[in-house]
Amino acid sequence: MKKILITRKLPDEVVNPLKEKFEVNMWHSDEIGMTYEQLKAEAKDAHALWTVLSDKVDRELLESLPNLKVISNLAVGYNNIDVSAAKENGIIVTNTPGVLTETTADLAFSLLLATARRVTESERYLRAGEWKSWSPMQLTGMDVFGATLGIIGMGRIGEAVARRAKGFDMNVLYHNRTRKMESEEKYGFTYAELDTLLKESDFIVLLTPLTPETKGLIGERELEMMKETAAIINVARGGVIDEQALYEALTTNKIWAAGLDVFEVEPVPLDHPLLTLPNVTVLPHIGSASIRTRIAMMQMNADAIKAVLENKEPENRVV
Ligand code: 8YV
Repeated sequence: MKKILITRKLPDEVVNPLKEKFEVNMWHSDEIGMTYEQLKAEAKDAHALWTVLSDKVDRELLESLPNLKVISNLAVGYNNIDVSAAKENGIIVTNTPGVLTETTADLAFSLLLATARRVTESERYLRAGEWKSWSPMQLTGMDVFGATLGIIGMGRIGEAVARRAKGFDMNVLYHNRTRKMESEEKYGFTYAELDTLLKESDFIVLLTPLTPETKGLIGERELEMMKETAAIINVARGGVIDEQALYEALTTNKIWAAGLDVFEVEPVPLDHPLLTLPNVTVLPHIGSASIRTRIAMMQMNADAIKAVLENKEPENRVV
């Protein structure tokens, strides 16, 4: 029987059908994930690996797994996997695009609204018993309606965010490697060079994958170009922003606020300087975390693993 290693605890409804045909070894805990060493040891004779973003799948690991045919990652991103090493070793890699687009766009927009209107800060204020009287400028934020939104990385999720922004009467600029002419016409988005977008936007949403080109894309120079009243929202990958530069920009009032669903190191350490700032709204990487979406993502992984182990072509192959 071919062997599948699942590195996180997943619902029975998606895993049980696989058990009819394959030997499934699933991690047991919801509280703690598998370490790299545990992954390496458990994966030794696996034919398939079902991974998540926090699993580092590097060359060393891949080259220690002689049976491995497929890695299916529970995410649209796959920056945790050394895809060149996978390719060289004839290992297929699949991901979960499409099904998470709208859910992740909802979360991006929630974070934008929460950051603009200081939602989590206001809740903390109320719960801490600080709401003693009403004062006119207390907890005032920034208007979202009518503001200019700049989207960096106009893929599927970027477009879904931009469509939502239109419902808020926002003016939408975007920057992307390639122009999206059809969508520009259909939805009225405007292409802008990066620097123009940085200078003109009131809210900037980051939606680029993490690649060597986008690592540290938003650093001191870029933050300096933003409006003092602007907020930056990151739902992409922590590494796209230089966190140290972001901290400096927020503490010296170069920009007004940040909303972060992602961090360079996840889970973010509690003593991270950005967590000390009231004008930073933080979430624990929940972009795609709706029940329906997560199940749909898992179903895609299960289908891809089954296809490869039955010598068929899987869908959503990235390598
Ligand atoms: C992850 C994400 O799926 O898909 C991605 O690339 O960042 C999220 O949707 C989620 O964080 C689980 O790893």
